[in-house]
Amino acid sequence: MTTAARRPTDIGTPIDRNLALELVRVTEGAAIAAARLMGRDRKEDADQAAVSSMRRSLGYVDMDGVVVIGEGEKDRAPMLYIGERVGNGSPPEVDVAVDPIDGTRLVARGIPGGITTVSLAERGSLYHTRVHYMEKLIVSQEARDVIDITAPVAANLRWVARALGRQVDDLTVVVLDRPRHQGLLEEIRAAGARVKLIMDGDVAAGLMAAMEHRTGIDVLMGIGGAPEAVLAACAVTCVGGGMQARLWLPDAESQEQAEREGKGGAAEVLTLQDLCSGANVFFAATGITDGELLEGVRFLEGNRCRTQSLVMRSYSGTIRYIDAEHSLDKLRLRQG
Ligand code: VTB
Repeated sequence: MTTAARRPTDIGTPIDRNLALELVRVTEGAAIAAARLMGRDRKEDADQAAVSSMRRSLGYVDMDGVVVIGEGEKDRAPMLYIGERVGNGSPPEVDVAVDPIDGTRLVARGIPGGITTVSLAERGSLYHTRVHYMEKLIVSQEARDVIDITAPVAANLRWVARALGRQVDDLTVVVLDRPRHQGLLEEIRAAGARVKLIMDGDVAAGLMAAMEHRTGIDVLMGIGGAPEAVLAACAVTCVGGGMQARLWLPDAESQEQAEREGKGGAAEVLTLQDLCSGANVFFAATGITDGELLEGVRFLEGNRCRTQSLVMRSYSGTIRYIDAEHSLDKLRLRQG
C-alpha cells in the first residue's frame, strides 16, 4: 500500500499564507492560558482556559471556518463544538481541527509534552468520524511508501529500517502507554526495535515520527484518539511524511457508530489522503509544558512570558519555529 505523492498539478489555488501566522497567535494564546494551570491538578480548568482563549482568537482570523474536530458534540461542549462556525466569516472556506490541549493530564501534572494545536484545510477535506479511536502508523518521508498497516509489525519495521538505511534494532517506535498495547509492544520488542512509551500526546509524537531526521523517533504505532489522528495527519501532510490508520472498533457501540456513518469498518485502511485530502493544509502548535518537540511556556520578569511554536503550510512546505515574547499586561487589556 502506498501513499500517493501529490504532483505539482494537484495543489490547487493557494490559501493566503498569512493564515499561518494568524494560527500561531491562536495557539500561543491558548498555550499561555493553559500554562497558568500547569501542575495544579485541574484538568478541566486547564482545558477550559485553552478552549476559551482559542475560541476568542479564532474569531479574529480571516476565514469562514467550520469546526470538524473539536471538543465534541454541541450538547456536551458549549465552545468549539463540531459544526461551530469560527473565523470572521470572510473567505476562504475551511475545515478547522482543534485540540486546545493534547495531553491534558500532562499539563495537569506538569509533565513534558503538553501542546495546543490547530489545523485547517479546504472545506470538506478533513476526515470526520464520531468513532473515538484509530489505530495509527506514522513514519517519515523516506519510509512513507513502504508501510502497510495490514501487514505484521515486524514486516513494517523491516521495511522502514531498510528505507532509512538502518537495522531494525536502530529504530525507535513511540507507543502510548496503555494496557491495550501489550501485544503490540511484545511484537515490537520481538522484532528488536527500541520503544519509547508516552503517557499522552500522540499528535506531537506522530509529528516527531514524521520528522524522523530531527527527532530520533522513527515510527508511531498503536491506538489513540481519532481526532488526534486527523490532526496528526494534517501535520504529517505538511512535513511530507507517511501515515495509515484504521478505525478501532472493539465493541458493539463503536461498530454501530461506524456503520451509521457509512464507514468501511475496522478493516478499511485510511490513507493520509483519506484523513486529510487538502492541498492547502496549515498546522500550528505551541508548547504548554516543556517537551521534546517544543518548549513550554516560560513566565518571565516584568509580567512577560515566552512561547515556542511550530507552524507549517503544506502548499509551500515551510516549517517555521517561532519563539515569541508576550506582554501579559497588554494581552489581558486586549482580551478584556
Ligand atoms: C491519545 C493521546 C491524547 O487521548 O490520543 C489518547 O494523544 C487516546 O485515548 O493526548 P486514551 O487516553 O483513552 O487511551 C489523549 O490522551 C487525550 O485524550
